Amino acid sequence: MTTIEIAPADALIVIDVQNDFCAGGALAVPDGDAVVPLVNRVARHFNVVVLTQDWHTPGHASFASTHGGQPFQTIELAYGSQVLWPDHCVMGTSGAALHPDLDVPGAQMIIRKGFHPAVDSYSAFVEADHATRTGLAGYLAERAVKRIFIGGLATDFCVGWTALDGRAAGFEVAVIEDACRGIDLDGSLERAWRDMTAAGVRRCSSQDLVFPI
Ligand code: VGL
Ligand code: ZN
Repeated sequence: MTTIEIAPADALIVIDVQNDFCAGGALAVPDGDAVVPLVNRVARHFNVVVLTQDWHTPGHASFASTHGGQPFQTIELAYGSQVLWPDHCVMGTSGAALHPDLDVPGAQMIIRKGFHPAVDSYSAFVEADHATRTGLAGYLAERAVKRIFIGGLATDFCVGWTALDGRAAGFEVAVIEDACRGIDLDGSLERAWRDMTAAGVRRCSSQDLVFPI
């Protein structure tokens, strides 16, 4: 078994553990709730903890209903192809709230993303236009973070894009596989792991993590 010793310059990024991505939600990820106890257990050992929330306007460009389309279709928008989703994580609604059992009182920062009406943002670093930055890389740099660990939802969308952009921003990146769940749309889960591996993202288990403090 590999072990990874967690150090003060490591950050945990908890992606989109929100009601709409969990059981009974508008875009429920299969077994999504299962990540909650794992995230709760590991989070208390990290010096830097960031949560994210998918946070869309009503009538957002990523919603099928906005285009009169069907959920899970792909269309072309100004910035490239976009999967259309059921309406989800509308800002301020209970669906956009963090899962009630998420117990991460030590989290220091919440990044909200996807709030521009015409642009989606799977990534916690850069919006889907590949240009607009959320500020997360600057925050982590100011906190002297070198390495990020990622858990949450969904492996093949917001976790995967965040991991790739974390690498592009110069961080070492590890995805805690058992602390994530995927949507798996037309092979997207396998593709996400292939892309992450190619970019040098480490794939680990929560069991690998060793906490000196
Ligand atoms: C997500 C689809 C649409 C995610 C967010 O959190 O992975 N997926 N919006
Ligand atoms: Zn979304």
